[in-house]
Amino acid sequence: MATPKKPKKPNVSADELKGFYRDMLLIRRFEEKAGQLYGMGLIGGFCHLYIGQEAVVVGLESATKEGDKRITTYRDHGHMLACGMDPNGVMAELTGREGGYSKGKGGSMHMFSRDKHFYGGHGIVGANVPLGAGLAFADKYKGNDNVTFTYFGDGAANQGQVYETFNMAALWSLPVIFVIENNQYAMGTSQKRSTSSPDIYTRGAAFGIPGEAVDGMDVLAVKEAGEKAVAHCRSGKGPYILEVKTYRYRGHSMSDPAKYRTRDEVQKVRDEMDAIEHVRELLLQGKHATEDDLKAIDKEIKSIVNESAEFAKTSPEPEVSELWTDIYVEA
Ligand SMILES: Cc1ncc(C[n+]2csc(CCOP(=O)(O)OP(=O)(O)O)c2C)c(N)n1
Ligand SMILES: [Mg+2]
Repeated sequence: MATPKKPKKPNVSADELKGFYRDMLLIRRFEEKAGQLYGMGLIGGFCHLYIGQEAVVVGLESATKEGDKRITTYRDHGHMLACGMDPNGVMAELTGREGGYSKGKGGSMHMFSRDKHFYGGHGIVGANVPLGAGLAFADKYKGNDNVTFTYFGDGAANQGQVYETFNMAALWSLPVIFVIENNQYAMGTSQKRSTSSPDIYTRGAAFGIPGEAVDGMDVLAVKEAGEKAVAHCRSGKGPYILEVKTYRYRGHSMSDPAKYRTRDEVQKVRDEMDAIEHVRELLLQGKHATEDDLKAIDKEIKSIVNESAEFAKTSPEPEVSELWTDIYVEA
């Protein structure tokens, strides 16, 4: 994993740093709880956890403004929480209940929020990338300065439609930030075994799209790169690529036998590079927070997550008649 030097001093206020800690912790604890509910048989179907990658979405969300859009893959719960969607609605969707964002009919990979400009949740690898460019096209057409964050993985970066999209996005100068969440694996296949170049962002050069690699275990580095990318897109200069080097701690999905990497490899990243621990250290060392302050945040997060699980267990299952609703949107 490429790890540019971590900034020694935070380039944000103490409150923002605490906010990052809180937001990343919310995602981690939420995902741990989702893993538990899955184990208890309360969540069915696919479920892909985001644990380890929290700094990517939290750092980038800090560079957004109202009106900006986001679209991602099936590894999507972190993106929903980071853009302000309600944990109760997300967890209840995972358990297939009426109180879920898709009224329990979408599940983990199919949730949306118009209110938060979150456009899913997509199960087909690579297919959300042209959709992201389409969202950016709409904003350009309307003449506003919104930017669309289009997230996809290192594996998806080898799909043909990604390059068709790069071409159009560059040709039409679309305000889209392509965020490659390079967590080093596509299911059980390591990047080394599947991808011709060690850095993926350089592929944008063929289309004249600038980009850079970012340390995705450092939320401050992600924020800084995000701001640069946003400034580029908002000023009408067209697309930008951020390849964020990160790592997923859990299996690809809940049914991953994890035979393609050693436990030591995962443990080493957890011990030496964890993004939440990094911010925790910055907060304590810089005396921006005390152990008690952090305990209070932990407690608050625990109660939000427990409440979401309770809601997700007690919300009723959708009525059978719901099978026939929400199929078409009334225009
Ligand atoms: C078109 C298509 N091919 C194959 C799959 C099966 N599949 C699901 S996830 C995945 C790996 C994608 O890896 P990556 O893009 O690195 O994302 P990550 O899971 O690491 O977040 C594959 C091959 C799929 N869903 N869609
Ligand atoms: Mg991957």
